[in-house]
Amino acid sequence: MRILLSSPIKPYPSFKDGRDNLHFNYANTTYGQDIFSIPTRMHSHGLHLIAQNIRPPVTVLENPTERIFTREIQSGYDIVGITFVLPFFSKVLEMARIVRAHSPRTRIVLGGPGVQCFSHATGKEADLLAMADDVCRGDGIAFMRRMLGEDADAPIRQDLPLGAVIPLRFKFLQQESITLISALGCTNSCEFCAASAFFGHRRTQIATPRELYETILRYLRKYQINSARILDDNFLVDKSYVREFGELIRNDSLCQQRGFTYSTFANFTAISQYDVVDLVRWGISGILIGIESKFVESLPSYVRRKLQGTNAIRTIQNLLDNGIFVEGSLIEQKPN
Ligand code: B12
Ligand code: SF4
Repeated sequence: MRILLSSPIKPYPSFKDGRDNLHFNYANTTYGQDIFSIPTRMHSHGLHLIAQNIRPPVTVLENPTERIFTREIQSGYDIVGITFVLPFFSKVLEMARIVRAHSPRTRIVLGGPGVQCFSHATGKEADLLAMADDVCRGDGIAFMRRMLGEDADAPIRQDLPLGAVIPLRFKFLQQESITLISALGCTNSCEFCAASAFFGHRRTQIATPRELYETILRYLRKYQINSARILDDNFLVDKSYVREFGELIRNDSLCQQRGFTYSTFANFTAISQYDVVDLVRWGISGILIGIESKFVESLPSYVRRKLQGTNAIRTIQNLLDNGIFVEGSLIEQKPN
């Protein structure tokens, strides 16, 4: 059994001045800030996670060109899985056509947040859906394990490739870090939130606190790194999880010796459960918060309730005063 997992073929739709948006900080969050626009290196975490947690050997292609993808398809695969986000829809359509042209019997499996386009499949969406043998909505590890007759609930190993930030755009200054997944999805169900809807408004735990901690130790022993990013839509929501994990990190001698810290994601309600000093003790160096709007009072209740009982400005100030950096995201919307 040969399995190929791929992200969309390049070139990608460009963002602003023609640069592709794989350089997230560079093209998005620090866009237009001259030498302070910081390129990052990130990977297709979903594909690696699936590849590492099913039995057959898997080839993972990240951001291939059409030529490389076609050559790989011609070498003969039983299953080709493609991940995508919505803006890359047309690339996936092209890829499905390539698979059908060069290897008609290959099973095409589509996954990742882009499959949300099939909820109203007309026109080109219907064309792509017709070429796909399977569509995975939500977690792909359990989905692929079931498809291959494996145990969907077996423990999940994560050995994701290192990510990096590249200050001042000098490669020799690049700082590598670990990427880890603690859980997928969020139960808050904010109406505009693609991630919450995609995972069925549920939270699927990928690693227990101890598993997450042991994965970090494995990386620290292997690489000279001292930071991580924990991908989780609302990491701080589960206080007992965070406390158990935080205490393991805090009391570990290697973490202490390296000065290990991590950044993550959380909303204001989740953050308000903690004394910020504890968050610092437990190794948190940064939090990305969905602030959503400066004019929250005028927004619908599903946005307002994210801030209930909290004071956004005071919370951010408190985090900053304690040395935790904050990335805020706003939703921009015209009044009507
Ligand atoms: C990290 C991240 C990035 C990174 C890395 C992206 C990458 N190439 O992997 C960076 C910062 C570069 C990035 C950029 C962008 N991103 Co982004 N990103 C995320 C984030 C925060 C986490 C994704 C992640 O790695 N999760 C962990 C992995 C394990 O989960 P996963 O990818 O969902 O994979 C699981 C399942 O989806 C499924 N699965 C995934 N692929 C496949 C394939 C198969 C075959 C199968 C069976 C299953 C399967 O199984 C996996 C394991 O359970 C999500 C938000 C979120 N919470 O999901 C947004 C998100 C995915 N991004 C989004 C968008 C729109 C973008 C940009 C287009 C933004 C822009 N305008 O520039 C760009 C596109 C860049 C690019 N070229 O891909 C949207 C997608 C919306 C949608 N419905 O399509 C999300 C959901 C954020 C949001 N709510 O708007 N992003
Ligand atoms: S709290 Fe954040 S991650 Fe959770 S549903 Fe709302 S916007 Fe999505």
